[in-house]
Amino acid sequence: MAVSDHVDFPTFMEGVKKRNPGQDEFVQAVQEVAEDIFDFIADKEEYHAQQILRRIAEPDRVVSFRVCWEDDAGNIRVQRGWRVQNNNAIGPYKGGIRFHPSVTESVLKFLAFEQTFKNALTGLPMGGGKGGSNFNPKGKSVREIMRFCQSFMTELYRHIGADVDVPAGDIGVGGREIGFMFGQYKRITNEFTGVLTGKGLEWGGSLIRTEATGYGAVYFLANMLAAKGQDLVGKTAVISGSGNVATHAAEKIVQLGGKVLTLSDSGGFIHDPDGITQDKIDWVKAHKTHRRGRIEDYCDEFKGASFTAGKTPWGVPCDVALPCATQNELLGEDAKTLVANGCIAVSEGANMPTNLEGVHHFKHAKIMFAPGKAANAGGVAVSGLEMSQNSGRRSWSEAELQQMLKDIMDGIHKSCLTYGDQGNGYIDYVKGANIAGFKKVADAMLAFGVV
Ligand code: NDP
Ligand code: 2IT
Repeated sequence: MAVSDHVDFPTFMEGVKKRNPGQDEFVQAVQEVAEDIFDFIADKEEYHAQQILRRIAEPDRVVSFRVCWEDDAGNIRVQRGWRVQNNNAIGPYKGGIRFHPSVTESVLKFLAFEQTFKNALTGLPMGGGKGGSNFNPKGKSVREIMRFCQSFMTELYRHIGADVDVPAGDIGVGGREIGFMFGQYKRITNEFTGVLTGKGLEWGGSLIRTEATGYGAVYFLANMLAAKGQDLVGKTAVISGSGNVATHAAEKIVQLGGKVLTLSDSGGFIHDPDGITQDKIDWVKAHKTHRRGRIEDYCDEFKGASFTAGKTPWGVPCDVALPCATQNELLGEDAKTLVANGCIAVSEGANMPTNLEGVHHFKHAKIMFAPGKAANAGGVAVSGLEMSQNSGRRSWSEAELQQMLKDIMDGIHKSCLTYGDQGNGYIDYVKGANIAGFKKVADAMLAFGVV
């Protein structure tokens, strides 16, 4: 009978590859999840019969559109924009918008797929989506960025809504861009609703949303260490990236007594053996965000630091590592180097920064390894709290939100233990996160029947 005709893992992956030609990032993200889910559903007929994994790995819809804008010299420029609405079984689609020249449909499909499980793990009612454009904000004037954001929203507005799909920031999209997009949405629809998160505090934003992803990734790291009777005091940390997630992860490491050795950007990494202290982090934030500068300038500002062009920081010996820049920035060889140099824990601030070979190596070495969908969920969690505050027309205090963020990260850690504790002293956080996230979405889908 067709319903009990279980497709095995290789056949399933062959189908995913065939249906998504050239979409390597998407195939990679599906494989990482499917590796664990096939074991979990082996004896669960209903998930097979209802083709649940196959359905989650097929976005509800992918909207692609042209974005025209005029640059400062009067040239007409044409970019492509997308919104991938992956799954809304447990709540409105929710996920960031990325502006970067590397954005493709494959990248956004992988991000929307990952987001579906991540959002489920937060315990809040949010489905998974992601959007963006191949627009490159680097070197553009603020007026150009404004015109691009307005043009992007002029199409996007028809696909989103406070109860439909709620975008936020991601690479290349911060508070300024959210402001431009929110302003345009409000202008077109004449509605002031919680249609975007990451808003300014004066117009419906939430306290600690800016800090939440980086802080959350460090709370998760601290939880993993605590499960082994350890903490961050005196531990050295290697961090990649120097944007929103990286700088706030660095800040929380310092607050919890650790020493941050590196930060990076697409030009290379800086290594500061004296430690990247709070005043240095503040300088990086101002330099990268407001002055839109390069990380290598750090070495002119702070003596004793060195810059290595064109390289990632994984060769610097450390106790813990936090990849916080972009996908596939930590490869199999890097994972081997980190483990050989004594790294005991990795917490992914970025989405899918470790490639499959790297993930397999970390699992094989049995170090503490937190995948992005668990470790970086603090950002979208506080976005979810921003949605709640908008719906309730109120604002919670910083202390309340800090506590809620901590509680949510503790909850995600516990969910990972439920399905990831191997009972021999090793906790497989990848497996734990994949199964816990999948189960919640899958059970909602079962309730809805074939839709
Ligand atoms: P930002 O734009 O603030 O910073 C991105 C950083 O990563 C910059 O230092 C940038 O360097 C570097 N970077 C980006 N692309 C590349 C690349 N292709 N190669 C090398 N370096 C690169 O973004 P965020 O900090 O918000 O996002 C970083 C990661 O965290 C992403 O994976 C994102 O999806 C993930 N994330 C973000 C959340 C959020 O709330 N913002 C929530 C959860 C996950 P440069 O300046 O040279 O471009
Ligand atoms: O990858 C992510 O979780 C984000 N970029 C944040 C998404 C959100 O809706 O806050």
